[in-house]
Amino acid sequence: MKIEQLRKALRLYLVMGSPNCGGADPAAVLEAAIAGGITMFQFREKGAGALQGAAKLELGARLRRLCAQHAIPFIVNDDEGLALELAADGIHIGQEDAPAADIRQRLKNMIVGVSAHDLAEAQAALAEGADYLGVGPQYATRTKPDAREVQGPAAIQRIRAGGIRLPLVGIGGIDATNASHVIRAGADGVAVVSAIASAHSPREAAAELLRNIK
Ligand code: TZP
Ligand code: MG
Repeated sequence: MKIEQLRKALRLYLVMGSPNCGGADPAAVLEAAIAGGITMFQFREKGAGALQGAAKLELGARLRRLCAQHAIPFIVNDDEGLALELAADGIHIGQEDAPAADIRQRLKNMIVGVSAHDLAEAQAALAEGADYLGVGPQYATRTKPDAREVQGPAAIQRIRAGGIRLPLVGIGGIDATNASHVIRAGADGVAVVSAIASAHSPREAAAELLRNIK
């Protein structure tokens, strides 16, 4: 995927797994979110009650198929083996995961996303071959208990001011009320979990987010 295409795909990036869907069928949530206009998807099966093994693979395969049907890039969080098994379009890794350079080397044709919290981490990710950055948490979040300190959109401004032009999304506590601040700080898009996955209507939540970042 070309860099400008990736920038566009990152516009409204849904990140979720079954623990984020409040008991609803994740495939139904994803389908509704796609109807509402999400532009990229990350399968992140983490937290209390997360599926493992065959069940995780089976859910991943369902979500992967849905994305393929709708031409939505499908990214897997962390799990290199699963990304390969599902023929994912990419993988997203954090600072605590395998080094980005190794992943880049092994998964040559995949999109590699890296979580970065400051300019130094963004520069390192760029040097290691990352295709895009996730920067957060922008705002307080209950979705990731081990998230670092809230950064605010200023963290994105600092990364951009430091000369990093990589495609970049903000993540953490983003919803329709604050998404525009993240974009104005220099992000190409927003990554959200609960604002869509836990919404009464994931379709309407996605559409409303999109209206606020256009
Ligand atoms: N990484 C940093 S914050 C976060 C992740 C995965 C969770 C974001 O979830 P929400 O519900 O959009 O705040
Ligand atoms: Mg991780």
